[in-house]
Amino acid sequence: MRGRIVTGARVTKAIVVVVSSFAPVLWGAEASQKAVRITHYVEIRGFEFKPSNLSVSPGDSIVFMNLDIVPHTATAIDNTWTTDTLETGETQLITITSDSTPVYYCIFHPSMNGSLDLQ
Ligand SMILES: [Cu+2]
Repeated sequence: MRGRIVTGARVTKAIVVVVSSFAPVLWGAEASQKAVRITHYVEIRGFEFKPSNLSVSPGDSIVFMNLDIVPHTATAIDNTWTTDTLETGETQLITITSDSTPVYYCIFHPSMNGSLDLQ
């Protein structure tokens, strides 16, 4: 009898694993029914964000790439979102939401500004 109980437990575990492995597929299907998400790229070069203005939609992502020899950040003016400190050659992806603050700067160089046009 005990042997049968152990077998039953194994079957239950197997079912749990199968369900969890399907979950990402279901999320992917849900996401594909919504608007297409775009990944934008902003270079940080010569103490400027390039492009300094970007049209984005909620759900889009921005990859910030620091191509300068000094560290920079891309940080919302109200600090509601930020990259980490990006050293030379580092990148970081930020995902935009409908309430993302559209104006950003670099905390080390406040004269560096960028903006987003939220569509
Ligand atoms: Cu900077």
